[in-house]
Amino acid sequence: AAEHKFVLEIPKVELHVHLEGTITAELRWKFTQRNGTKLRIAKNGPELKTIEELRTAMDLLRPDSSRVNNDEERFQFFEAYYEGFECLKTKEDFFDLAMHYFEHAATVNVRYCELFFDPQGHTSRGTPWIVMMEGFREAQKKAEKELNVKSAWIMCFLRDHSPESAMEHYRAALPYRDIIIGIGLDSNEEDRPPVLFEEVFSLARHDGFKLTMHCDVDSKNTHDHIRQAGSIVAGQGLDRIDHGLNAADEQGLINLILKRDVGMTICPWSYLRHTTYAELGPKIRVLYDAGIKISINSDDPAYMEDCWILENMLLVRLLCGFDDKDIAVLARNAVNISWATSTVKEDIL
Ligand code: ES4
Ligand code: ZN
Repeated sequence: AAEHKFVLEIPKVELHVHLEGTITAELRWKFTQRNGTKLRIAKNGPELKTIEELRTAMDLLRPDSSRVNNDEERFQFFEAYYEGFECLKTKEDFFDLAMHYFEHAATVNVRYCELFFDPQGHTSRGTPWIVMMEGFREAQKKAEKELNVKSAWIMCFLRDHSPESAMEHYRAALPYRDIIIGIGLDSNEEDRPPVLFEEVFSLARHDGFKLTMHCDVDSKNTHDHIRQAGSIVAGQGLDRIDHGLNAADEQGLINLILKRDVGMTICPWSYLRHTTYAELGPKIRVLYDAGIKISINSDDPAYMEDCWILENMLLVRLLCGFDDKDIAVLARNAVNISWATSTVKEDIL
């Protein structure tokens, strides 16, 4: 259809995708065969013997708005997500995983992206930093040269791990700071407010990194977490907020986000784990209509029925009643709130 062509062809910037959330069943199968690792959907689950078993198990983790607000499901997702890391062993694995994302990105005209990765999920399994980072670096170089997809990395700390662990990982990553543009915070948000990580975020800002943080839709203290991320952490608040959809409930939060010009990364498909279709469109519209610079992103495509940035843009088009002009605004927002150089930004706009 015509709208599909427009959304497909518009030059894109993606700012919220977890590299470890792009390990499709096919990739996981390939790495598992190559490395001789075991294939399970969860740490204590039975060994999976075929790619079909893996596909079926992963399919059950997809967001489904008919069974929203199920705490257990969130834990199942995280369990499976971290178990998925187990197939990554060598530099070649990290290279192939990143390349797989970049190749997909090129097919939907993503021209620049800032990719999350979770180093603690790899160092804890004994992966050396150099294996991760040199795999990423080589893929990034090749993608820029051969696919015209530019990129930078956002190192996320796992908020269900200690602030001390975050600090240790921050220091260990400094030799790779030429390819790391920003610092983020992800994983399970329950009882883990943004201010717990004040020290490492303040230090990172002082050192010149950009800052962002997940404020998920299903956090029990969602409004307070958005307020902390928007106005308190690192002295004055962060540069972006990842998700933060529930800011739509409170005019005070909307005003704060507008006043500080905080960009927001929205991942529509992801919210169907906790939100109904009927609620989702209007909430996104509130943020958009208020003039907040929201961008549309994919989050964890491998766990979301292979819904990448294009499918997420098509979903908001449908749910929010956006037309091509709105899609162009959303695409431009992503360029503007990205941390790319002005040269890269101008080249995309
Ligand atoms: C994540 Cl908090 C959260 N949500 C979805 N995917 C994730 N990957 C890492 N943290
Ligand atoms: Zn995310």
